Order: sequence, then C-alpha cells, then structure tokens
Amino acid sequence: MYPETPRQMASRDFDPRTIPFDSPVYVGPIGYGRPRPTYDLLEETDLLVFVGTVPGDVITDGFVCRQDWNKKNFLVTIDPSLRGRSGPVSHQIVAKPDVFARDLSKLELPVKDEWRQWSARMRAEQESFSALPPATPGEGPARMDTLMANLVSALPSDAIVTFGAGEHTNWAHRYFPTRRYASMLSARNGSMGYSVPSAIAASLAYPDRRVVTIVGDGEFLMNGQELATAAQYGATPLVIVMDNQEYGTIRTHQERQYPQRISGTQLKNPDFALMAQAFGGFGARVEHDRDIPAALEAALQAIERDRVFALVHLVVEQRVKAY
Ligand SMILES: Cc1ncc(C[n+]2csc(CCOP(=O)(O)OP(=O)(O)O)c2C)c(N)n1
Ligand SMILES: [Mg+2]
Repeated sequence: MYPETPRQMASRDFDPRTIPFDSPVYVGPIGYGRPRPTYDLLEETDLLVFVGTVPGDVITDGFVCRQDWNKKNFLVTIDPSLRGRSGPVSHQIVAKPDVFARDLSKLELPVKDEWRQWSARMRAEQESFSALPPATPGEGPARMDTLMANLVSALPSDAIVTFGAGEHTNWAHRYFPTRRYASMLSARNGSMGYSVPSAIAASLAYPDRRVVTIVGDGEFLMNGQELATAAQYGATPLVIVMDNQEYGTIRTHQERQYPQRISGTQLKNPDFALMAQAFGGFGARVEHDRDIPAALEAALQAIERDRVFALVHLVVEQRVKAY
C-alpha cells in the first residue's frame, strides 16, 4: 500500500486523525473476522508497519500468520521494551504514532506502478466487501443485513459505532463507514460488555453526533442495565441488540473444534425492547425482516424528538453470519 499525498487528502472531506472508509488507500480491518483477501495481504506484503499496535495474537491468528522472520515487520511505538515481546518484529522505530504519521506524510516518496496496482486491487476487494446489502426487506425472519443497509444509509457521515465482542460485531466491521475521529470504539482485547457503556460515554462526550452500538444478546445480558445511566444523564445512543439466542462466537469455536458437541452456549432471553422501555427509553422488538425499516425510523425519531436512548431488539436466526 502506498500513502496518499497531503494534496490528495486535502482534496477530499478529510479528518487528519483517521484514514477514512472512502479513502483509496483504506483496504479494510485486519482484526477478527477479516475477509480472506485481507488475510492474504498480511502474508504478501513486503513491508508491514505497525503504528501504535503490535503483531499480536489477533492480527496473526494466534501467531500463525506473518511469522517469517525474513519479512520486514516494523513496529512504531513509544515503548522500547515491546521489541522481543511482540512476535516477529524485524525493526522498531521508537516514536509517538502521531509524530510518526505527521513526518511520514511530509515525505514525498517515489511510487512504483506495481504498488499502485496492488493498492487498487486491495481497494477493489474492500469496496465489494463493504458494499451494502439490499435495503429492501425479505419475507422471512429479521436479518442483520437488512438492518445495516437501512441503518447506514440513514446516518450522518460523522456517526460513531461501538461494540464489544461476538459475531454481531462483524456487521459493524464490514459495513459501518468510519470517516471522523472517533468513529469506531471497541476494546482491543475484545471484551464483551463494552458496547452499551461505551455508547453511553460516547453519546455524552459527543452530544451532537449520532452514536450507535451493535450489541449481542450475551453481551447485553452482561451490563445492559447501564441504560439506567443513559436515562440518568440524558445519553441518547441507538442500541441494536442482535438476538441470536446464543453465545454465537463460542458455539462457532465449539462446532469447529468439537463438532456436534455444543455446550453451555444457548440463551433464553427476555424482551429487550420492554427492558429499554422500563429504563425510560424507546424500545422496539423486531422478528420479521419487513418490520425493520419502520422500527429503525421510529427509533431514530424517538432519539431526535424525545432526546431519549432507543433500542431495537432484532430477533435473528441462529448461525447467520456477516460473511
Ligand atoms: C468479558 C468477556 N467474557 C467472555 C468473552 C469470550 N467471548 C467472546 S464472544 C462471546 C460470546 C458473545 O455472545 P453474544 O454477545 O451473544 O454475541 P454473538 O457471538 O452471539 O454475536 C464470549 C463468551 C469475552 N470476549 N469477554
Ligand atoms: Mg448472541
């Protein structure tokens, strides 16, 4: 990948603190749930520079990917002790990430044609991966695809998304456009239960921005009661609970490692929409795909008009994944 020049950046609606979703050099997330081409990218690329992060277990799939010590893996952090404790790091630059990025953007580097082609190929993969699914609902049960298509197109460009851990987060990774800092909030170690509290905090910190959180049913049962805090302090996040009646991620691990032997992963859930109402916000429960657009519209209206938080409880089929 080659960087955009400052002139290219200035020619677009650009926030210098983030690489926007629409940038020709943004080729997608490389954490959990990344698509196959992005995984291949890690092995293929001749130089990988980790800025403010390390090639830890998530990025390397448990220290499998990018372990060849002949490859160039650069680490840019302010902590000199990280080298030797962060997997196959060939070089370390001890620098603050923002200072490094600032100085990097000043360099006028020659760009080889093959780099351009390579970036364009990865960008094309990302564009097709993140293209929204059809917004028109189907006949059957509610689907996260339909929800995301309707949600993303109804959001302002500076919207913020938060999430914790689980398969539901993959819809946010895949489709949620990130253009303004801060636009995607999550814990680097993938803690469940981060979603609702972080959305409340983000909503209070940025009262003029639309904050959405994508929450799993398992996650919501951990600290969904934080909606009381939202009610108390007037936070107005939109909470989307994807209810697949299970700890989906853990079941996926079980199916992979021990086929036919799932255990302790099924959930019996309450009506989360009624809970939201009980806590003083808007709540809608959606079981059919056809009801998604109206429920979303009503939730966004409640946020605007009544200045309350809103929750959409989406009951989906089990085993349906973002990709
Ligand atoms: C605090 C915490 N406990 C346990 C885990 C392990 N874990 C990761 S995802 C997951 C299940 C998540 O279930 P749910 O929120 O329903 O999401 P789904 O995968 O079904 O979308 C668990 C138990 C974790 N990441 N964090
Ligand atoms: Mg679940």
